[in-house]
Amino acid sequence: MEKREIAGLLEKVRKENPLIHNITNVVVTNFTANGLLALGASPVMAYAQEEVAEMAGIAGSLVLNIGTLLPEIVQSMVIAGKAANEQGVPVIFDPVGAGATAYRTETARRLMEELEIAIIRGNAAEIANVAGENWSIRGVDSGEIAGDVFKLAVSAAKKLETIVVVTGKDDIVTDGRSAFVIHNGHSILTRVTGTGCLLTSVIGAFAAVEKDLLKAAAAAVTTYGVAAEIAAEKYADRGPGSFQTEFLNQLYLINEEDISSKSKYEKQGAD
Ligand code: ATP
Ligand code: TZP
Ligand code: MG
Ligand code: MG
Repeated sequence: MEKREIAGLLEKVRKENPLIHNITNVVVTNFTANGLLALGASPVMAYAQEEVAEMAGIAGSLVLNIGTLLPEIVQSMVIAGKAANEQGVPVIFDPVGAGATAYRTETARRLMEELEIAIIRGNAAEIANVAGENWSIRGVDSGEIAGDVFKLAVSAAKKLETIVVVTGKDDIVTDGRSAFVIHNGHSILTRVTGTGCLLTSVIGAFAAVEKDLLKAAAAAVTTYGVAAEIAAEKYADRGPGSFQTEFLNQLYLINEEDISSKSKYEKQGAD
């Protein structure tokens, strides 16, 4: 993937302004909507079982996030996911906190089974737990990394038969056959809640405008990391509050020149 292709997909998001249907958690709802708007996509949050099939069916992508899951919302996710699958709308999944409690782990695995998930994004422990491995996680933060993240991403993609995005200091995006390793971002992202969740929705925005979903996911992760780096250069010293505001600004301002000068990634075979 050329750097100008990443910028081209960002331009497409801004031009097409895709509708992104999010069924997400109560912590990150506002940040996610503002981040998608800043980038150039059009967010909607809709949860009622009476309307989710209709909304998912007209969206450019559906993003499911189990951060503050409740049985009724999980049922809405299944209804929305099935409607999206029927209409060919890509479903992007963030298994927040999978592995922290049995309910989260079981729900994440159930959604993977009942729905065709196009892309799953999480920290290493979440992806490991969805894929049947038992990496430790406390709450929603991954903490210490317990193993080889590249191998984990590839084996999870093969096992779950989907595109896997594992984020952390480096990000891995793989379909189990080839992989992008992306080195952008900044550690201050871990001090602002919802930066993983917003990334999952940003992947949804890119997946809405590009059929090659491996490329879409890699472009989204790279764009996001570069925007964070620029914001951190200006405001990381001031702390997470100033960074968060500037990060929204940079999702709005980031351009081809920024991507060309700052993006750092390589493509590798996955074997
Ligand atoms: P966690 O709850 O474990 O923080 P998360 O779901 O919030 O997980 P992250 O893995 O933190 O998601 O990823 C969110 C963004 O932060 C990604 O763009 C990722 O590249 C970036 N990121 C996370 N940790 C670092 C780090 N140490 N250095 C640079 N970028 C990072
Ligand atoms: N608790 C439940 S969901 C959530 C918290 C703190 C937000 C997690 O956001 P992220 O993007 O995984 O940091
Ligand atoms: Mg986080
Ligand atoms: Mg998360």
